[in-house]
Amino acid sequence: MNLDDDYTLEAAADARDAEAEASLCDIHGEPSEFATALVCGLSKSNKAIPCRFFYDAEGSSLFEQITSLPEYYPTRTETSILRAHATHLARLVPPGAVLIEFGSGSSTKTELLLAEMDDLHAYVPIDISPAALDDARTRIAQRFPHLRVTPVVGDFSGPIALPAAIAGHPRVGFFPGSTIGNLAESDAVALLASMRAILGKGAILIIGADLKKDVRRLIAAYDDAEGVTAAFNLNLLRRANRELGTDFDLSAFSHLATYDVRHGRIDMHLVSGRAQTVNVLGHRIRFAEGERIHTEHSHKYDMAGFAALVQRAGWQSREVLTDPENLFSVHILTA
Ligand code: AVJ
Repeated sequence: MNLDDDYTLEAAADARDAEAEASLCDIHGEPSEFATALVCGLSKSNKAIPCRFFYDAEGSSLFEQITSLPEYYPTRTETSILRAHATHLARLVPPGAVLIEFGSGSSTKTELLLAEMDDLHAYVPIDISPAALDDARTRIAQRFPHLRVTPVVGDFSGPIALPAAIAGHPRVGFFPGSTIGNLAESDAVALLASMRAILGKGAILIIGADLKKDVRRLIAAYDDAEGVTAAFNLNLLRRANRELGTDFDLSAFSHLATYDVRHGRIDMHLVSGRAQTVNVLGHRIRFAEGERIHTEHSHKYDMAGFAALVQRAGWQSREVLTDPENLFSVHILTA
């Protein structure tokens, strides 16, 4: 997904860097997008790699493994909330509505809703990956042969053209997975506003958000005993070596997950175990011993905090569904 550019712009420190690198950082588009982002992110005084680059084939498969780890509660908890409330959620959806999913990925969660929504006009999964959409369409078509599925390839962080066939139908958005947590607050507000514009007046948005909880439990979810999350994080460097011919010594970096109480978020980092210089596409990138590359934010909210966040984007949190342990929340928003 192209919505998680998580460079924290610590304005003063990065202003000089930013100017010097503007030309590099502004380049977008395949096939060099990862290369550009890597050189750009590692040239900053606070080194960072945007978390959207986690998800190559290897990274996506590691993330799949993360979702079934005992420590990683979000996926199974959100699924259990949706399962428990699927009938209720389906009843909120007006007849003839269109279900629009933002970043459809694995559609297990969607299927829980689709199974209960018997009067949908269409299901519109939006994703930047045509392959993911193809998979989703095939799976959904098999299970729900009468449902109109009209995938849209694109980036929903801005205006996007929707299929003409859904014009005039009420719209219900679905954004599970707590992906919103990857964004800095201002970016999250911008994305929510963009979704509101895409869905239009009177729309409903069903959105998952991870909840604040005991810090040890949070950290364990991002630093599991088996080391799958570590492998997922280190895959960024492995991917660079594979795709871009960089020479990161994987044994010289380690995974670190921290919790930032002030911002209410997990931060993931790769820590350089020693002073070293790495050749990144002709740029000599120097690391001090213990220096960190920031790789991900994952914000945790309380219910009121999330309601306040969505309000800044013109949404009202009408209802919050949660699990018995209050680990995860699913908000029902109205525009
Ligand atoms: C896919 C963004 C929801 O932040 O929990 C899992 C990604 N990173 N373990 C999250 C992730 C490390 C995940 N999201």
